[in-house]
Amino acid sequence: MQSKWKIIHAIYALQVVVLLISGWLLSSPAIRESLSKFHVYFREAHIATGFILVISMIGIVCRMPRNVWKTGNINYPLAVILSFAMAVTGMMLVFGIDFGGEISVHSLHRYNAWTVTVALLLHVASVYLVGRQESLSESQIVGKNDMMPVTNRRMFINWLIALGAIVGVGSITKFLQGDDAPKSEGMAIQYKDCNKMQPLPVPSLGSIPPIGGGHKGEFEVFTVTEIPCSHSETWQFAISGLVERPLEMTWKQFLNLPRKVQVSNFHCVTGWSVYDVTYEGVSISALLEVVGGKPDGRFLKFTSSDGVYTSALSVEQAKMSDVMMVVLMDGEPIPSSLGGPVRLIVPQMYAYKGVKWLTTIEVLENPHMGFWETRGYENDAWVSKK
Ligand SMILES: Nc1nc2c(c(=O)[nH]1)N[C@H]1C(S)=C(S)[C@@H](COP(=O)(O)O)O[C@H]1N2
Ligand SMILES: [Mo]
Repeated sequence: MQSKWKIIHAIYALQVVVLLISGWLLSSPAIRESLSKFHVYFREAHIATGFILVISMIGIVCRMPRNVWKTGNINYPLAVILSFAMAVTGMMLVFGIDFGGEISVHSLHRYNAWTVTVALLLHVASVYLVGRQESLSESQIVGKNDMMPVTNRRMFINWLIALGAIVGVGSITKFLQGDDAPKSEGMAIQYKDCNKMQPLPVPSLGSIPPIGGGHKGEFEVFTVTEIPCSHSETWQFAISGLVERPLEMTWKQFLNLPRKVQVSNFHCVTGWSVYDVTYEGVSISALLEVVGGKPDGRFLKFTSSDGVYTSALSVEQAKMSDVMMVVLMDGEPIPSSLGGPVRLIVPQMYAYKGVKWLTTIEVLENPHMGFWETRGYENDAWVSKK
C-alpha cells in the first residue's frame, strides 16, 4: 500500500472499530443496564463517529482510482457498499425516517453491523494469511502502472463469495436472535409472557378484531432489569400522594375501571418505531377523576414493579387523552416482555416514558427525574413538537 492510503486505511479502520464497539455498547441488553449512566454518551459518540465516517467515505470515494471496480479486489468496493448501507440506515435512525413498519430500519442497521464485523474479521484474517498477495493486489488498484483488470469469471466468483457471506451472516444472526417467530400466531408466540393473571381482561369492541388492523413493525424488548413475572394474587396497584382519595387496587378491581380503545404509534428514542398498535386500557385522566387530584399536585411519578425504573409527566401532560395504562394490545393481554400486565403508554412522547410493569403512581408537587431522564434524556420527551 502506498503510505497515503495506509494512513487513510488506518483512520478508516479506527472509525469503524469505534462504531462497532459503541454500537455494541448501545445495543447489548446486559450493558444497557450496567453501563446505563454512560448510555447517552455512547450514543452521542456513536452518532458523531458515524457522521465523521460519512465524510471520510465521501473523501475516499472521490480519491478512489476509477479502475477499482474492475480489478477483482473486493475490499474497497465492499467497504464502500457496507459503509454506505450503515450510513444510510444510521441517518434514518438519527432523523427518525423509516419504511413505515414492514421492515425495521433498526434491525437492518444491526444486521448490517454484524455483516461488517464478519467482513472485517475475514479481511484481517485474509491479510494475515495471504498478506503478500493482498498487498500485491492492492498495488494493482493504487499503483498507476499495472492496472490489470482480472477476468470477469474471477470477479464474479469474488462477488459471489461476498454476497454469500452477507446473506449467511444475516441468517445466522437472525437464527441466534430467534426472532423468526411467525407474526400471525399472536403475541404469546411472538413475545414471551410469564404472567399468571386471572381473570384475563375481556377485550372490548374495537380490540377484537383490532381496529388498527394489528401492529406493524416489531418491538425490541428493552429493559434495564430482569423481566418481572406478575401473579394476580399478589399484584397490586396504588395511587398516592397529593390526591383526595388514595387508592390501592387488586387485579380484579383494576379490571373494573372503565377502559377505552385507541390506535397509536410507538417510538423509541434509539430510532425504531412500531405503528398502528391497538391499545386498550385506562386513561390517566379517568383515574385522576376517581382519586381527585389536589391543586398543588402538579406532577406524576410512575414506578415499575421491577423496583428500578421510574418516569414522570406533568399532570397536564398525563391528562392528554391518549395517555393510558394498557392491559390489552391488539386484543390480547400485554405480555410480560412488553410490560404487562399493565404498562404506561405516552404516544406523543418517546417510549422511555412508557413505564413497563406499572404498579405505582404518585402525585407530587415537584418534578421527578426518572431512570433515563437522570441519565441524559430530556424530561419533556416530545417526539415531534419541541
Ligand atoms: N420498567 C421499564 N420500563 C421501560 C423500560 C425499562 O427498561 N424498564 N424501557 C423503556 C424504553 S427506553 C423503551 S423504548 C420501552 C420499550 O418497550 P418494549 O420493551 O415494550 O418494546 O419501554 C420503556 N419502559
Ligand atoms: Mo427507548
